[in-house]
Amino acid sequence: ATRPVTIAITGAGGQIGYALAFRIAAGDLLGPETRVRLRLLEIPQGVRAAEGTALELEDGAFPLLEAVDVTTDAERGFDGVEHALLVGAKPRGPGMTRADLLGDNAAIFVAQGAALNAAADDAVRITVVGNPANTNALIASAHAPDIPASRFSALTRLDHNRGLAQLANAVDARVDELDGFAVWGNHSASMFPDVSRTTARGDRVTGILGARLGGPDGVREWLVDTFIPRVANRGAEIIEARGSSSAASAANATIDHVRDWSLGSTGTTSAAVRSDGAYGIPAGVFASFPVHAIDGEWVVQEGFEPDAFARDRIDASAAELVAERDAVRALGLL
Ligand code: NAX
Repeated sequence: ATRPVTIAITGAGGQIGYALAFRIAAGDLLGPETRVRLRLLEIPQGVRAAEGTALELEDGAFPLLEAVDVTTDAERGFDGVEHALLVGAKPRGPGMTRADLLGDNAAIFVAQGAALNAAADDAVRITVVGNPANTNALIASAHAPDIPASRFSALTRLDHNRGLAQLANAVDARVDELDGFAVWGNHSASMFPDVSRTTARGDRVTGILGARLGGPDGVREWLVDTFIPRVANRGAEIIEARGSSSAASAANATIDHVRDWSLGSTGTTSAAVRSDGAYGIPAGVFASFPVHAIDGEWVVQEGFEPDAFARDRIDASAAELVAERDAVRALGLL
């Protein structure tokens, strides 16, 4: 057997952490050959829940699970980790503004960036799930000067998977028959799910949809009135149905993201990575792009040609990311 890999989950006492830990213990992240050690990082209010999760993990008798440690100490939690899944964040409470939320979370990710810088393995890959995920990744990366910014990415795979599933339904295909779909921008209602390059069994979905919906105008109407809002509002739809926010699907998307990052992706997917200015998205912010993963690196896919419709939406989402960055800067945290 290969050597074990140490993985930290922050917010491990929360609902996404609960779903995530069992998938990882079962081998869904790094495959059936790789033993794992889990570090469950929490704040004092969440530590009992994380301890409960650790007890249940033990009761899973997972052959691949070598160790589970629960801690409130970030440097201990991140010591020697090759993957850090930053899920823990402060949710928006009653009366809190978006700026309050940004400030409280910025403080968390300043501290966690520094702790990762001090303690993580040289090969660490850091996936930010906790919201505002893109800007939290920017903050953590800025406070981890010894870790290349390319080792940080934020989760937009849930938006991606939501879009993929809706699109597969719309063209009567299986999700694995689609390629070239991507989500751009911020993980927020402004994200832009882009079907312009998507194919189903090799045929452009815009063509398939156009044949059913009366040509390009019909497709545009469906995108604006049905598809984009359905993806953007899916989180609210889940809360309405389930009585709490998406958890297992968020954990599943996190698994997909990290597994692809580590082991390579098949075809195009979406992840928020530090922009180098590609596609006109201001350099430095963490934005979702069409990507694939090769040799443990996210590579922004070339060859997309956003039209005016796409451009407006990508620019609007990028502007939101710039505004979040500027707000954090104004707090002196960047
Ligand atoms: P929960 O409130 O169930 O769990 C969050 C946990 O994080 C709590 O147990 C809390 O004690 C802990 N925590 C808070 N601050 C911490 C810190 N500094 N260090 C360690 N732990 C800390 O939320 P859950 O539903 O699990 O969602 C977690 C985060 O994921 C939220 O910010 C949520 O908005 C975000 N999401 C992001 C998604 C994405 O696609 N990027 C999708 C799903 C989800 O909404």
